[in-house]
Amino acid sequence: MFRIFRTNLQVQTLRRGVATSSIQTNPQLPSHSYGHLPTSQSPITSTLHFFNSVMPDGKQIPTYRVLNGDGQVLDGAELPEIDEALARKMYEQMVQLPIIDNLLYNVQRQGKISFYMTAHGEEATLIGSAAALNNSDEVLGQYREMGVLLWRGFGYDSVMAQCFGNYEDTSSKGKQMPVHFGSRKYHFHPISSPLATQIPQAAGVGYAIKRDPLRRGKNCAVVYFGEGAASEGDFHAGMLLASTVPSPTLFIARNNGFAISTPASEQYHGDGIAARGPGYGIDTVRVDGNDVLAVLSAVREARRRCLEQGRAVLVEAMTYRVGHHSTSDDSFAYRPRQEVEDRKRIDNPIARYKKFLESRGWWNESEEEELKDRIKKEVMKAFRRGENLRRPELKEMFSDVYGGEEPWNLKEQREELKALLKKYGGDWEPWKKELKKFKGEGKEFIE
Ligand SMILES: Cc1ncc(C[n+]2csc(CCOP(=O)(O)OP(=O)(O)O)c2C)c(N)n1
Ligand SMILES: [Mg+2]
Repeated sequence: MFRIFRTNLQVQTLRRGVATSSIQTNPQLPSHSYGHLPTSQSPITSTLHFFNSVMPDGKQIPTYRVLNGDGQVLDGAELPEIDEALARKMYEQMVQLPIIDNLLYNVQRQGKISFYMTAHGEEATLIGSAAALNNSDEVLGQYREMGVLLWRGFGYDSVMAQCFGNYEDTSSKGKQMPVHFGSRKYHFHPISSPLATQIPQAAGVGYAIKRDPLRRGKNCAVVYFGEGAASEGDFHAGMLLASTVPSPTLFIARNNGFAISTPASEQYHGDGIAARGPGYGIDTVRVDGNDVLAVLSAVREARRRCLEQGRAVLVEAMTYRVGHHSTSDDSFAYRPRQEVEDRKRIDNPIARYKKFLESRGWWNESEEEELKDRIKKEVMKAFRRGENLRRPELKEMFSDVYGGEEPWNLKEQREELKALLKKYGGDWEPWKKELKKFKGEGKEFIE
């Protein structure tokens, strides 16, 4: 062992152009006399000092903010480059999210869809970041990122098609649970329920972009994840991969305070998710996730760095999950109602941004009413249409499950279904009724 160490030390010191003679002749001298460590350029100190913070004196990492809670620009803050058209589009996109969310949440309660998740409270994080990206950047979401897809033009009919699993669902032809969107056209990779799987995948996507001469320097991979998902090993695997095999991968942590019922304070003992970035040598910023202009600036700059350096960047957006985790959750079992009511008012991302727009003369009350009316009508129309469309043809259940050739197990399952439908599908009432919901009524199996 010792011999190997000595050999490595000599190689290192030679590489750095430092004479090895003193080390070899005076092995007893304390290392601070040399300051040349085999695996680091670390300066030598004779003070025994432990540390546990990214910031000096144990201070918390600051949060970048542009607007105060009342929508006024903070002293000294620089506004992102934004014109009236972009500013209004961002507002409209934010306002539409709770309208869709409220409708589909209630639709789930009526039993018309199996599941739903809202983005209540996180509108600024989603829309501010979506606006900062290029629409052809590859997005890998967790599940609350419908707003990013809508920003890119996905449309209400596509939202309904996915949630109802009707035959217009291009995300997965009705195979996935509601909110598990995906779209090749809009560069949005399909959502998968197991937490954090998208994080190392994103480092791979970023690397693929870097290897593609047509996309290198033009696009990045963008991965959204919750602070709870960041407790998974996959988070660390993804960060390490993007750090050691450099790639333009933009990590966006949505720190909304909860992983279902577990508060963020129980997810980490350190300074949030941002504190982990420097550990991986990754440029990092913490931003007020309820301030859409701060998110816009921070993500634009993060993306610029990603492209310029071909390296990963981490953004931690501090926000609050106003809604329940999902339709399978009642959050008042683990947090006080009053806390939620308070957070709806304090730094409300939509109200705050509205005040900013009004102060610039870019928005007024009559436009507000007109906008909400229009969105509600459009969403309702898409909902009625979506719920009445049939499901995809039954045979689609087996197509596009995997890329490439269909594996033996799917073939076997399809044959089994065919045999069962031949036997019961034409006669047994519950199955006859069920088959009517599918385009083609399963005839491709029965006849
Ligand atoms: C590997 C894995 N473990 C547990 C779950 C169950 N689960 C679904 S969402 C969730 C909480 C995630 O919280 P966070 O990442 O903070 O995202 P948020 O819901 O707050 O947006 C958990 C534990 C899962 N889907 N996958
Ligand atoms: Mg969370």
